[in-house]
Amino acid sequence: MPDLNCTYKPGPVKCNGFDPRAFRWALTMKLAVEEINKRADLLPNYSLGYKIFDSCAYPLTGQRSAVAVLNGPNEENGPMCEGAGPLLAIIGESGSAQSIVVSRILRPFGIPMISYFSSCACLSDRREFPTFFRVIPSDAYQVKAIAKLLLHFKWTWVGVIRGDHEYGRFALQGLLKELEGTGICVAYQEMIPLLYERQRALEIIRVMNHSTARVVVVFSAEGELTPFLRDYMEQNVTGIQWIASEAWVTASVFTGSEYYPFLGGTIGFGIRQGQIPGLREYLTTVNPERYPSNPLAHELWGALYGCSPSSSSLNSHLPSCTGKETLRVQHSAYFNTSSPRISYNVYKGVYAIAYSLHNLIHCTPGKGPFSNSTCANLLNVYPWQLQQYLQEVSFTISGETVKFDMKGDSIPSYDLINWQRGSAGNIEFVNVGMFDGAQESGQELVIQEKAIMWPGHQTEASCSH
Ligand code: TCR
Repeated sequence: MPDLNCTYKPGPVKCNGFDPRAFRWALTMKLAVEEINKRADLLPNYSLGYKIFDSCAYPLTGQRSAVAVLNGPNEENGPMCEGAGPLLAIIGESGSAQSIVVSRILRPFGIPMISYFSSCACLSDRREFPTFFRVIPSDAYQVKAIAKLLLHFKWTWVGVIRGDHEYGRFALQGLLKELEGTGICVAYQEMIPLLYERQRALEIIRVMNHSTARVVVVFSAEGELTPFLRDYMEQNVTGIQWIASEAWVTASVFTGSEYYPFLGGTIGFGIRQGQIPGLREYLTTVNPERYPSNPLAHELWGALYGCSPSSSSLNSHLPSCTGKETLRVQHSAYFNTSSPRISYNVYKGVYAIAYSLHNLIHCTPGKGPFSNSTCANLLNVYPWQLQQYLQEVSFTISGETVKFDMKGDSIPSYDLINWQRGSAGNIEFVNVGMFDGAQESGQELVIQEKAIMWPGHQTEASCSH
């Protein structure tokens, strides 16, 4: 953060590294907009425009971008493209902490925003966040799904471990509430401290070992879980049925073969994946040669290949590129588009805006949603008018219906993911069912039981009661 002591003009924010995954999300938005602009049946005769800001995943930087864009074209924000209409909606923010801040700024202006990654249940409060929509399920549904999973396998005696943060706290609270009256009991609740302490971890492992509960639900992010699992594996404990929360159920850091004996059979709910036609090809068109004036394309090269294109003045501490660089394994995540989850959410978000705008434009005079059944004036559309249409929109994409409830939440759906042994002894994430909130109560959870591989390579679910 620049020092804001008011004795000089605040400088730009310096971001901490470059996140190829988040860059892919941004490119997905660009792809969706270009795709929509080419379509003859959606928004014909209109082009969507956009501007992308990098919040660097900091709430303060997100706030600064939001204020900059509200101020209109200026020094920080640069010119908008020619003929641009007013700002009508925002796709974002990523993390909940940023969304909370940005949503509060947009609120007085009635500008709707659609988040693709913010899952905090707190954002469903329409009194506080009246213009907030999202295409990622609220974490409140995740705990509902987990409770249903426990009931399904009659796991009535479970342990819970969580990280030391809001995510862990809210999720645990939510789960306990869901479990009330179900006959499922929680054997213990433990917390991995924010500042990792081996001593504390060993105590948790001792509790796990002494308990007869073999099923353990873990609400945590992969980062904090890594040292804990290292200590767990060192103690040579096996026979635990892990239930992974969404934040680590697709964590590629745990896919090495050394993890299989301890984590094989893990099960949990991940964000639903979808199809984005042409995403991979689209990503491969982005390079510094093609976009010489785009600093992000240069940074991407630095992150992917560890080198700086010779034409670039950025990243000058890196060796220069020959153009024959091979992709580094750790960044294959950028190109791994086989099962887009968050990128798919971005895609859905852009389409939600496009369909809403399309409906707004094709409003029948005298049958509109505004006072005296009027339609929006197309020469002067207001963001709150688009919000009205977003609230009502409903469309199908990748076989899925997208619409929003009164809290701005979309229909929750998750993939049920099971950690199985891949051909190289590594762990593979296999879809073994789903939680589909569009189904009637009691039928939301669909499990392909035969497809599940349980811990210890078993074909039967373990008992925990
Ligand atoms: N939404 C979270 C952050 C988050 C996350 C994750 C972080 C989600 N999934 C996976 C690390 C790994 C879902 C938020 O901020 O709302």
